Amino acid sequence: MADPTPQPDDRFTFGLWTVGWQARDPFGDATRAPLDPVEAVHRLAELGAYGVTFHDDDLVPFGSDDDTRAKKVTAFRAALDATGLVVPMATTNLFTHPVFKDGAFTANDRSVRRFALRKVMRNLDLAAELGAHTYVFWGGREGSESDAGTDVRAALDRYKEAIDILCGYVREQGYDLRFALEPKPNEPRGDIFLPTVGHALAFIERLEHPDMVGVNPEVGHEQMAGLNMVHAVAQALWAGKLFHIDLNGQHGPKYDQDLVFGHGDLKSAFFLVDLLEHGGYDGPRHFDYKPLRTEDADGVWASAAANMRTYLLLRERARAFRADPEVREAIAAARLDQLAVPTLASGETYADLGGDDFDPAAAAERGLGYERLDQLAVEHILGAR
Ligand code: DIG
Ligand code: MN
Ligand code: MN
Repeated sequence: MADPTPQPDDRFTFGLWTVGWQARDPFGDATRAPLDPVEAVHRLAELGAYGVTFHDDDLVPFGSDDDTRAKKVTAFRAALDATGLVVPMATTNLFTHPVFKDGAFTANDRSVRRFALRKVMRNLDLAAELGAHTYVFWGGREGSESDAGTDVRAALDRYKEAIDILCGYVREQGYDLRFALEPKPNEPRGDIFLPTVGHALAFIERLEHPDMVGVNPEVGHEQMAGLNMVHAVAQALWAGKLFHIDLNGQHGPKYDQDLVFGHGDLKSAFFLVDLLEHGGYDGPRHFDYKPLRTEDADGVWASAAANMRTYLLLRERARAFRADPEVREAIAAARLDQLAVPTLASGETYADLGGDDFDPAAAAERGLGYERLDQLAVEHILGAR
């Protein structure tokens, strides 16, 4: 077993809002004190992280004056310089302040929409200054509770308009930034626009600069919708649109749990790590999770370490799974290699399909052996092989 101690080369990153979550929820007050971003940077560096990510308001409280903003950014940069941590991604908080209660880019109130654009542009400047290459848009308030009070087609027009404007801004500023849309089906809104990876991929194709826009799938968000996260990430990879990823845990369709990675559906986490490690994604392994409300400061740092350690252990088991001769034999028995073979041979057209000596009854008889293959996967996950 390789040493599961995280190194910067493993490219693990954390949002400041994760370890900094004071554990306020709709039914209870904060159980933890505020965490200074500078301390978060130093503690995450000590644990072996590669970088941190942030919302504008995580770093500079909403409404701060320019002097306060400058001091906070200077202190943050000093901590990055002292620890060597980087900032691969940034994003905007367009969901906490009450002004965004009816959305930001898709608020019915046009003045709110214009304010949201200004807020994003200001943080795009800071993101570029700090060396980020990915900018995430999670439209947590872009949605509705009442079908009577919204027009989804007009909302999508405004969403497109906002992303197009911001792509134009990035291009004119010459920033080396790409956008990643983060889907979520609901919470805090009753229904959120662009609820899944599939919806986001379809939306991206209608934008003015689709090449600049990809997705940032979050484990728990696809699973809240009852969908398979591995399939969502595979389709994003297939479309060349996996620009970033939010790793965490979730126990199926319920409120957004944001558990430690692997603490929800462990088998899905195993196959997600397998896909990320072999599917051509070379971006950060970003954790967007919330330490349980029950935890004190020690529990917070234990949870941060747990995300990385679980990923490394699963990476090790996925490598062993792929190297196991019995697994290779079971995959061959499932004829998975045939899936990669085009259905028509080169030069063939549909006119050539008639000549097969195909026997449906014989084909129907053939088993695929998935039960054996799945058991091999489970035994690798359990460390039994
Ligand atoms: C929540 O899943 C969202 C926000 O925390 C943030 O905007 C985004 C960044 O990954 N994820
Ligand atoms: Mn979430
Ligand atoms: Mn997220």
